Amino acid sequence: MDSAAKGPIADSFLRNNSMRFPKLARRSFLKLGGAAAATSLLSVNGQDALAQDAAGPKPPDVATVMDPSAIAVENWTEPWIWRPTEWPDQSLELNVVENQNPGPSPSPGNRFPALFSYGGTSPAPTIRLRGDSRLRIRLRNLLGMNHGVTPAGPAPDPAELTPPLAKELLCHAAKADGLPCSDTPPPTSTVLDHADDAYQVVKARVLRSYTITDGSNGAHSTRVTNLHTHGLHVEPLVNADGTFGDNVFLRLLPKGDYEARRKDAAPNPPRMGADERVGAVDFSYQLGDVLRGQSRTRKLPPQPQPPGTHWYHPHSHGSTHDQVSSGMAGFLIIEGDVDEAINRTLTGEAHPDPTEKTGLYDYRERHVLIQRVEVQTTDSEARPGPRGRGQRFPPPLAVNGSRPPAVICMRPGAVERWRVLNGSVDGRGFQRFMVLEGQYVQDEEGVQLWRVETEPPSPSAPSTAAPAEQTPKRRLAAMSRRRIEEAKRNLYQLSSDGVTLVTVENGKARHTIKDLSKRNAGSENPFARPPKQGEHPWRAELRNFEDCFRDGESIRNAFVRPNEVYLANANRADVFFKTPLDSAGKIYTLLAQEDLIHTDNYQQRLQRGIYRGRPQFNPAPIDVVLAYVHVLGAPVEGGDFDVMSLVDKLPPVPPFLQPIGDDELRVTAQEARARKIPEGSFRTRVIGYSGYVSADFPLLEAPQEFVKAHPELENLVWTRFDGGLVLLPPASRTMAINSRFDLALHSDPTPPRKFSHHDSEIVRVAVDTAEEWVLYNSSGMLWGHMDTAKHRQPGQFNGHYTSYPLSRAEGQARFAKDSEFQITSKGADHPFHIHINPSWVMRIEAPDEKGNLHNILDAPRWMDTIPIPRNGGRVVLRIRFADFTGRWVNHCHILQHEDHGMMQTVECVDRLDQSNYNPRTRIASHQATSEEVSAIYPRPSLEIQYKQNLMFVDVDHATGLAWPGFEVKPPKLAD
Ligand SMILES: [Cu+2]
Repeated sequence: MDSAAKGPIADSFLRNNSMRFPKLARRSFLKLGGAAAATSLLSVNGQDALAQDAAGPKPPDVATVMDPSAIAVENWTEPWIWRPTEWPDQSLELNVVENQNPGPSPSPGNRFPALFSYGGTSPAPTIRLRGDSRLRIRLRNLLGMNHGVTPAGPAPDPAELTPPLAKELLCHAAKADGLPCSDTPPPTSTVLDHADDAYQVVKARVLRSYTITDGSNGAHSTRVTNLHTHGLHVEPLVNADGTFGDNVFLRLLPKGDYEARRKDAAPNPPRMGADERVGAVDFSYQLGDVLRGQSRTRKLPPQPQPPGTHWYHPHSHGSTHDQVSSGMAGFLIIEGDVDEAINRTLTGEAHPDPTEKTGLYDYRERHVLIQRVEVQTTDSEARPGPRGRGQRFPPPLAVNGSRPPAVICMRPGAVERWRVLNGSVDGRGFQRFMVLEGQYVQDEEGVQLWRVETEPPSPSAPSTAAPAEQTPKRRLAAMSRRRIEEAKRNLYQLSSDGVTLVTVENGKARHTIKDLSKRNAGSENPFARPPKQGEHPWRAELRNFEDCFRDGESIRNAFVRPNEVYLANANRADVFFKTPLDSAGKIYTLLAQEDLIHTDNYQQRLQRGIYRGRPQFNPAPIDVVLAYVHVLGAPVEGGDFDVMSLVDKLPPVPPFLQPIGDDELRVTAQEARARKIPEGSFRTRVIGYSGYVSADFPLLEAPQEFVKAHPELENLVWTRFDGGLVLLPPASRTMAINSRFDLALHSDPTPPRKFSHHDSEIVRVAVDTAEEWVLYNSSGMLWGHMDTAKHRQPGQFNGHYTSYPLSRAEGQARFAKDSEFQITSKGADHPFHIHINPSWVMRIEAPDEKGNLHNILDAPRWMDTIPIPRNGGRVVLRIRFADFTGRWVNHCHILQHEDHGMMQTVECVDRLDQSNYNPRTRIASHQATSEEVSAIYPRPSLEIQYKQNLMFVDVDHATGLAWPGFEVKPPKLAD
């Protein structure tokens, strides 16, 4: 293979084609572009090319932009509400169905075709109930059967084959269709369209999806489902009456899978996994009596689950991404004392209709679902082609999804409570929710936010002019990040992940509300600085991005912004918005801004752009305009309401939400005897999240001895290419979790593990105890040479380069000297989610460019999904395993990571000798410096992180393997 197959050529092909083909095809063209574009080798003199680039983003046609003030009646709509009390003795019936017209986006910003839904409604019905009542749901799987295959044991990712293997695959596919084999890929055919054939070409062992009896790792069994109540504190497995609780091990099969198994097994009964059912299952969630263990000892009366904004969605390992991204998600609201206090103050009633404007301030609630999805499935079941049930992906949708933003009408002075849920599922789903004054729109490509401005009618126009000429002319003005900062308006935050904010004053916990205009007020966002004189905009963007990570102050100013709520995937926030009394006629925009500093994508894209002098395939930031507020009518009767006055009306913090103090972590005398550990020490645990998606895989050489010893793994784990022996990125990615990551105990930790029903190495906690957990994220950036002619890398293919773990500062300094040295692999912030019990989060620590950690959490708070910053970032939290025994999970809420194995069983046991925490004499605190915390919980080195990211063990009997089968070592960078 000559150098024509290398990255720049493929990128050029991709750039030329990227707007004509659906997003889904783009990555595949990256693999196939070599042959097609071999004649157009560009000069890669970044500087010169960059200077020639002049064209900025084009605004959309102003005539196509809607005018919210022209809409007479509010058109904001929400799913219908199910209240168990209104339907005594009935279950909410959720029928999982194939959507008749997959394609129309289920929610703003969702580019993913809606394959499935609960009865055709996306988002799903909103459930509202009190914290001491029972919710019953009947879930019915009406989907068709799973026809596809899943690799078992070693197999490469079909999307990341070397060019010769990719060509062989397309030939194979062409022959199967009776077509001649050609060097030019057909325009609609991509490697991923033939994922199943790929396993034949490389001779991987595969399982037919319908035969799989428990969740193995990788996207598979797209038509198996179950249900998770995200945020509920309920029975995790099975209730005494046989109904299910919040059980995500359950696999509810479609009837077709069962029938196929029956045919295979006839005359014997078909094989069913222990957690499998077919057709329909009943769930019953009995809320209330939280802390029952402590109720006994402390004689507390039964406690309801505290009120809050939660949600439900499917959670079947292997299909979670495909189903949730289809729009299968609904709000699950627990109502209680907090709501009554707020409602009474604002409306005079404890239980007004939450969706009707009530009282002197037109007070009401809204359920705001953000779902921004960009990535594609890897399960052939959900893809087009012969086995994909004829479903075709639609052409690229407009950035805002298939429907224009809704218009909310409010009177001046009105107060509303918005329950905001980030239902995004992918690695670029991190969002900042804000309200901007004015109307904002996006262009088709989502590159730029534009403000709609009106030019007043010209005073010289004669008064007899036609009415059309008298209406104000609209024009679009490009918005810089700084102007967006200036346009943000006041928000007041009531809760985080559904839990009403708790603050500690003079040693006493109380509920509170945060005036977000005061948070880090007056600070300068490094990311929003204007370009310097004569500076190219891309260089300014890159400098600003780098500035965000300079030191602790920069990190704080970039991550902690006034008047916005940062939401990782699955996070919720309840906020109050009030229109000013003098705002009649104004328009406000509800914006979910893609958070760019929570991934390395944008920085890599800018580096590639500067190097090659043209924009790159890696998509631009995609912000989602959720809705507009049009203020009209007379001011509300109540006048100017002081939102912060609600603080004094909030009820006391219940025992369930009391902060977890140091003493609760202490090992009791009884436990000390049972575990033979020191009494009075603290229960602690360190867990590592690590891994890369296939596109971010570095070029890894397979050692000669390994190749010699394992010829049977050719084209499955390693392959020959371009004079090198290279590793192929594995089909199930390297995403995994390590529960033996306490470096004080194991200085050279064993590889992390993927999820398995059968793994004995799981987290075991004792019921009615609390533990301190430290989470490290090893997924991190790698750097390398892009100029493969100057820096020969035998076996280099697609986007895989020899890559070095360097600090951000060192990598950036090298890039500044010569832009061919760049980020070659991107890390990911992993949103850690644990079921059943919320976490008292004390620290979220992001590394600066030198690797020093800085806590970005202003004060401890309750959360259930916590992003662990990449590049060795850290989270410190405490969990009270209040009362339920049984099994549940912790996992990454980037749902493809979860489907690929970034999930782990947590078992809560009632025998003290069975817990497996590590006792410690010292623990962390919110006030401690990061260095002090590191002294207690040692940090992984770059070398340990590198190894954790590129090795894993999967003990599943179906997909199991230890990858790659030898110890990887980071390469050394020659100076
Ligand atoms: Cu993740």
